[in-house]
Amino acid sequence: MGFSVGIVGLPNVGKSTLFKALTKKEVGIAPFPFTTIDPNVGVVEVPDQKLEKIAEVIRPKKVTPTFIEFIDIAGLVRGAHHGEGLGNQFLAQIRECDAILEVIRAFEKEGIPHVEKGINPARDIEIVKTELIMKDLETVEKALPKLEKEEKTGDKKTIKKLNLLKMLRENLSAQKQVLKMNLGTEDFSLIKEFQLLTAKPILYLLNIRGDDTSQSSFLKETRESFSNINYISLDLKFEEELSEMSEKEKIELGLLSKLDQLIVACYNILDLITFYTVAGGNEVRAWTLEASANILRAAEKVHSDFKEKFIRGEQISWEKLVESSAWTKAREKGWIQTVGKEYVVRNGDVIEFKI
Ligand SMILES: Nc1nc2c(ncn2[C@@H]2O[C@H](COP(=O)(O)OP(=O)(O)OP(=O)(O)O)[C@@H](O)[C@H]2O)c(=O)[nH]1
Ligand SMILES: [Mg+2]
Repeated sequence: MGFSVGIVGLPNVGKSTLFKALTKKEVGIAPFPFTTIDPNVGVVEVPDQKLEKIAEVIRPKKVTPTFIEFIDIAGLVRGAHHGEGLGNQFLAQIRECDAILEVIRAFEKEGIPHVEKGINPARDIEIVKTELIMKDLETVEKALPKLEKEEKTGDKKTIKKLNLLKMLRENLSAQKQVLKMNLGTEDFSLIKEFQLLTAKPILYLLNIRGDDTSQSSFLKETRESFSNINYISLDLKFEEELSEMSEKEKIELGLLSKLDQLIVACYNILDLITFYTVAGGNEVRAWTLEASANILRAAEKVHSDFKEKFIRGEQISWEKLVESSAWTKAREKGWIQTVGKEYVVRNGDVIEFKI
């Protein structure tokens, strides 16, 4: 598994439409709020041209891409934290996700009511922000009593964690997301177990009608309010229709999906890279890794034993491998490097682990 992304947003904004377009799974999509109650979970292959090129050189029996898991959950409404709509319980379903994808409705359509009456992306962003913050506040407040009891033991880590949670409570109460609190790495590792939602990176998806260049005034305003956040705009209804067509039909009609761009954008907000293994020519496989991780972390991904048993790695960039047209030729040219356990893996590295 690569990583997972939770889809959130108000009801009737197109979350399940997106989920269906991505995963091609038949899920409930309907023009009324709260169509989704139980979460939909699906995995999507990460499109990867480098992987295809490497496979052309290595000609393995098997080619395995990396995957993203998407979780489509129920719609959130204003006041969900004090029980409006379906409440906020289902937000716990995305606790384990690595990132959040928030769908915002920017398409207007009669017969598909917007729960807030009228399209206003900036307002919707604020509503969801508040609900995510309130969910985190709930989590923090639940955790505090236990830590307060344990404080008496004088355990340093407990005291640190307690103070940190108190700081979080204060900031969350003041409507600040965890990600905006400038926490250090140590702080993040102390609160990891709570899987706070606003500590996760967030990508906004503006569900527009037609092309991004359409000039309706709210889109212009929206783009202004979007200027300092990560977003991508897509027409999800169109994407859903495209996902039902064959490759041939799409080419004939000259239609192009932007879902690949969305997947890449998810990768980017998480600061991930891809490396490849060739398993002695048997299987070419893509793996997801945190940027700046060293080769031991990569080894661990490939096999839980590999970290302990690691002796050295053989590394070549995917471009060089493709240029050399065969692993043996790359070796002859001296392009395959031997690297030790300090080596920091780069995006596009092809690695053979020697154990
Ligand atoms: N015109 C248009 N309709 C859309 C678009 N995206 C979604 N819809 C329609 O909007 C309605 C709601 O879409 P869903 O995907 O079910 O929305 P949701 O966010 O999952 O809603 P809940 O599960 O109720 O929270 C459906 O009738 C969709 O066909 C779009 O880009 N354009
Ligand atoms: Mg839905």
